[in-house]
Amino acid sequence: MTVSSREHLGSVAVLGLGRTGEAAARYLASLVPSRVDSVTLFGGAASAPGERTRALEDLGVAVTCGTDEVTGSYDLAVASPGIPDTSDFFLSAAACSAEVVGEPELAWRESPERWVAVTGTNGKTTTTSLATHLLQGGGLTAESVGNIGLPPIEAIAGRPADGWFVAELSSFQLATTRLFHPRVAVLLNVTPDHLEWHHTMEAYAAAKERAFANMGAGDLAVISADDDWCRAAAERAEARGLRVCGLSVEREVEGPCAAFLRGSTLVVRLDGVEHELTQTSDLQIFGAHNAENALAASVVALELGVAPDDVRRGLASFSPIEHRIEPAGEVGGVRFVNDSKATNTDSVEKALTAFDKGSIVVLLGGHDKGTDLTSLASAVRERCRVAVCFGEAGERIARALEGESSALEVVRAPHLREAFSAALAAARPGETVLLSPACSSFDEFNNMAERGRLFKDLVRDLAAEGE
Ligand code: UMA
Repeated sequence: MTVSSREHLGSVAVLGLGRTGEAAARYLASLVPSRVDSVTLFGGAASAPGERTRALEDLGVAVTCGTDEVTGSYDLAVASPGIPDTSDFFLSAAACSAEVVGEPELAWRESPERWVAVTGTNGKTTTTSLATHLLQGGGLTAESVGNIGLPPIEAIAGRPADGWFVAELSSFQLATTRLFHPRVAVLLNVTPDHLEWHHTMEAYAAAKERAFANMGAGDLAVISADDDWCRAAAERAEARGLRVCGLSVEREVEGPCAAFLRGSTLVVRLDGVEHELTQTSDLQIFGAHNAENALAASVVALELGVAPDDVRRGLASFSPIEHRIEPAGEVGGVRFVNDSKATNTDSVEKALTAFDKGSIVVLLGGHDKGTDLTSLASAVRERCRVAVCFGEAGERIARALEGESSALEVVRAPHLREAFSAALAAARPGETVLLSPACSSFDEFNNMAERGRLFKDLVRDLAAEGE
């Protein structure tokens, strides 16, 4: 049985006690008794009672901590994205629930109008923020939700009648969608990541492709033409009769709907009508991947009725988001750039293209996800002068970089602070010290934002010393 929009939801279980679980439980508790009979939250094996569980209990939510075993019988279970659909926790919920969905699916069912979905391995957050910025610049009401940090279920209560949700959706969140049906969906790229959750690239790519599963002829699927996984998804979408807008920074895409670079001009063609938007040099976000993000966001805005002039203005006024190739200052002629959000190798390879070859001192390392380093190593050798390797993954990365003879100087440091000092000692005026670590931060920090903030603080301290 599937629950359709705004029906009686019955007894609901919520899995996970993070941002998602808390938001879903609070929302569902507000529907008792009219549409929900009961809300039971399972925090998982690592969870423990505390202030948050007590606050939920005050709202009438029954909370169980310290176990991955879901007990009882439920009409619906809402799983947090971090819980793999193959885990004992998830499967135990599936065994005693009529249906298990993720929180974005629940939010869509509750408020299914005016959704844009943005997914892809990299570029999601920038594209989501920029699409929202362009929609707002065109006079529409729009809000960024999802993986970017605000669970959509939390934003539903205050959603204006004409408001658009631009939802950044991870593969975890899309894997648990069933009826989810956005008006426009964007797939930016698919490269290896999160295989510890999905196990295979096929499963990972299939989860991302779910964004298009329920779309129809009046909708628009914006899909990269620059990687094989995306091209295959685009072919399947076209075969189903969807309008597909091919997205490329490598070539001019043909067909009625396309977005690409002509020289350095961003061009979007929608239903045969072409718009030359702006030059890449007019953007404040750098690199080919950011041109692709800008193209994708422009397609969303134009498709939803924003005037080309408003899109041009919005593209020029959009500044980089925090921790994503974010300029962090300049000291003694050395530029510092915070790309702490680059937690996988592909993201780093893209970031490196935003700076002149041979002028980069890159900081790499953190929690070791065991990712293959071959492609990263050749990109670093090709574009960087110095690589400072730190943290748990530092030694493995250093060895991968030293594998072949090249001019690259490889330096080892235990943690980010020491890595920063080593980078500073190595950097020459005119060069860029780039924190783009290719790893998650959990060996040293609570999250990538904390890591990025420390990097920026170190730059600030350095600037203050020089004053
Ligand atoms: N839990 C378990 N077992 C597990 C995993 C989780 O019991 O194996 C439980 C625990 O109670 C834990 C809780 O679930 O406290 C945490 O849930 P969660 O890991 O799903 O995280 P949330 O706090 O709900 O945050 C999630 C996203 N996190 C993940 O997908 C891992 C946030 O994306 C997102 O901003 C938020 O929902 C709102 O939508 C973060 C992220 O790292 C930024 N995303 C990944 C990425 O961008 O690479 C996908």
